[in-house]
Amino acid sequence: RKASIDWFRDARYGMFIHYGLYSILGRHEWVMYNEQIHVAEYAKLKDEFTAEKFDADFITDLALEAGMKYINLTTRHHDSFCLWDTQFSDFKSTNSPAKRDLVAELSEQCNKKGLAFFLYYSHGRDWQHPHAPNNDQWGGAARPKYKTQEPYYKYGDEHNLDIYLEFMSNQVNELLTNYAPIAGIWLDGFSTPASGDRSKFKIQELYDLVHSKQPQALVSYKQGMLGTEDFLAPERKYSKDEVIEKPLEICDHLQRKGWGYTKSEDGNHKNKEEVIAMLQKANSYPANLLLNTGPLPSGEMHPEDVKVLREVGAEIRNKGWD
Ligand code: FUL
Repeated sequence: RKASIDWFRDARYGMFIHYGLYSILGRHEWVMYNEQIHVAEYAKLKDEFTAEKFDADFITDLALEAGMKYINLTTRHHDSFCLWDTQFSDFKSTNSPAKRDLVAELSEQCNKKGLAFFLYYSHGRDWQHPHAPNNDQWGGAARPKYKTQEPYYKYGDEHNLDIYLEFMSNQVNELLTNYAPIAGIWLDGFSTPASGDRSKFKIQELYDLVHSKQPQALVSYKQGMLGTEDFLAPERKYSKDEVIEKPLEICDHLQRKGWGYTKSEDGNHKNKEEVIAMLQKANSYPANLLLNTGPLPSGEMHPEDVKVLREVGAEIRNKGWD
């Protein structure tokens, strides 16, 4: 893993991709939570997921042209929809009109073109799984705050976090088995325990699973959960207020608001100068910049982002930063 960590310290710049059912609505990746859309209602979006313009060949070429060294894809965000052919859920891209495994497609292109491939996986939040963290024990923002009980969810004594943990461990194991080599697993989504005890999450066991299945793979969990992560990945935080021994990665987005495609942001994405400033700020920290783009509902890369990413790539080459 040492070699991966050394590589990561020098990587500087990567592409984050938030793509899923929320992209279809174009109102932020938290739309299900924000608008309290019930599980069965939200699940209908699966039948509209065609991903007809999701083109892994194009995306990887773009990342290379942009001067990036790696890509991180949301394999499963908080809404629980999976972009690979998981056997542990029917809520997946292979079971939608798209009938495609987007993780496989991107993994293949990354490996072919020498880009490292990270897998974002929502750990602390799942808005569909009956036993995922609930609002009673895990803080008010674990799940959408529905006015009526959600028939999909287990409540009270019937709720069993261990069932959710087993589901996650199976899925992560599956990702590690089916898509090798990966650069790392990027965990996200812990909600603050209200009365819940964080240690119940068996987080170290999950890290150990990753390291045992793919020894080169790095593990991160946002700004750090246990201190045993391989690198820290705080969100949009560029200030150095403590000495950190671990490699760092800062994620930020090309839209001014939101990670998933947000229609109201059209025409107002960050420009070349702003991206260069983010990159310089992150790199001087020193940290990598993981810059997010939210593909359109069809899976097509957002034209504003394609333009800016290419411009920044040209500048990186001009300045000899590559
Ligand atoms: C957060 C998530 O809640 C956001 O939706 C996004 O994925 C960001 C990178 O991490 O924790």
